[in-house]
Amino acid sequence: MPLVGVFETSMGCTSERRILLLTVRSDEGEGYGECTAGEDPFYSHETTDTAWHILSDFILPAVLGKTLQQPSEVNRLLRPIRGHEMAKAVLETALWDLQARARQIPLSRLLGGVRDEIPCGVSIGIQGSVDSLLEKVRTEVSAGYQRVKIKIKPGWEIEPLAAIRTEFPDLPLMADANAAFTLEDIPLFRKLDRFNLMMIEQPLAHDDLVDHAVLQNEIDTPLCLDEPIHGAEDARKAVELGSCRVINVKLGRVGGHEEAIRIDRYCAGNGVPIWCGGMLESGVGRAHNIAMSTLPGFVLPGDVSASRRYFAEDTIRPPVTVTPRGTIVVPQAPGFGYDLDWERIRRATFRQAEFNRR
Ligand code: OSB
Ligand code: MG
Repeated sequence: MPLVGVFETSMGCTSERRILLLTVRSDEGEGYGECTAGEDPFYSHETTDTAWHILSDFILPAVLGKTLQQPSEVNRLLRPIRGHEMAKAVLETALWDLQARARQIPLSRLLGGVRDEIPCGVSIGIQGSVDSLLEKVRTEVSAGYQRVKIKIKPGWEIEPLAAIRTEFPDLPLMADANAAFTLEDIPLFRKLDRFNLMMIEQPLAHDDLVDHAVLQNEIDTPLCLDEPIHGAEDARKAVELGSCRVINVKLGRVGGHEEAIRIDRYCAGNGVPIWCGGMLESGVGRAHNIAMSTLPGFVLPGDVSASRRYFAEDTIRPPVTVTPRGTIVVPQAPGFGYDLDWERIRRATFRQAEFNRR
């Protein structure tokens, strides 16, 4: 699916998405999941194609024909498979959707959500010039979004942040580096303290907790971790080490809703605010993100925004829209609450497989 514009980060550019969707069928009905892995192993080692491989050769054979009372029971069957959280999350989230649809209740309620409206922010990619960045920020602020995150990389940090701060002194603002810096950049991060950012996301290595704790000690701005948090145990270790004061939770990266609920519980109990990250998902993944964002600890605006910021035609109907207050109203229809646009999905499909119990 083509994106409406190029999305540039310190990891590179994305202009097209190749997305794996899963339909699960049981005696009780259907549920749907979306794999959040990227096309290339740049954000994570997982890709659309490694997820296809792990799902078809390991995950689906382990669960086909099994009886599950609860979606979370699938995690026991998947435990022997190390890593590959995004591949596991496709199935796990689809099973939650299936159960919510079967019980005729919203997925948000089945998960234990407490909000009927979620606060929304935007993630703005690296731009060709400060002027075009400012233009993008103006558009999103006028649309009502409650906070702006910009992507940064070495050479694209102080100037864009200073320009935004001059025009928008009070805007809730943050920056995401996707692991593009090292501890040698401590002087730079000290300078960023003056911009009064809500947080700086993932400045250092994708798998690091230790150096982030060193950096957090040297600056006032809270750090937020994204890439290294694959579950509640990672969240606990990061918080205990002082590696961050905020956590970005992504459903795919943590392996699904059950693990997101565990992180929510740990962070709420330890005073650590969390928010829902995004992976340029189409509507199916976006709808799961909305449901997760209703959990009690998700108090900060997430990277869950309107479908039209990414896709001219989404995989769900209606597309996700954002209110002038910068919120998404949580759908109350069964499951994740949107219909799949099968005609749109069929047009984008170039590979399809069906797996049945033996
Ligand atoms: O680091 O949060 C990230 C997109 C792809 C990979 C990593 C990230 C992102 C985003 C986009 O920031 C968030 C969105 O989907 O709007
Ligand atoms: Mg990030």
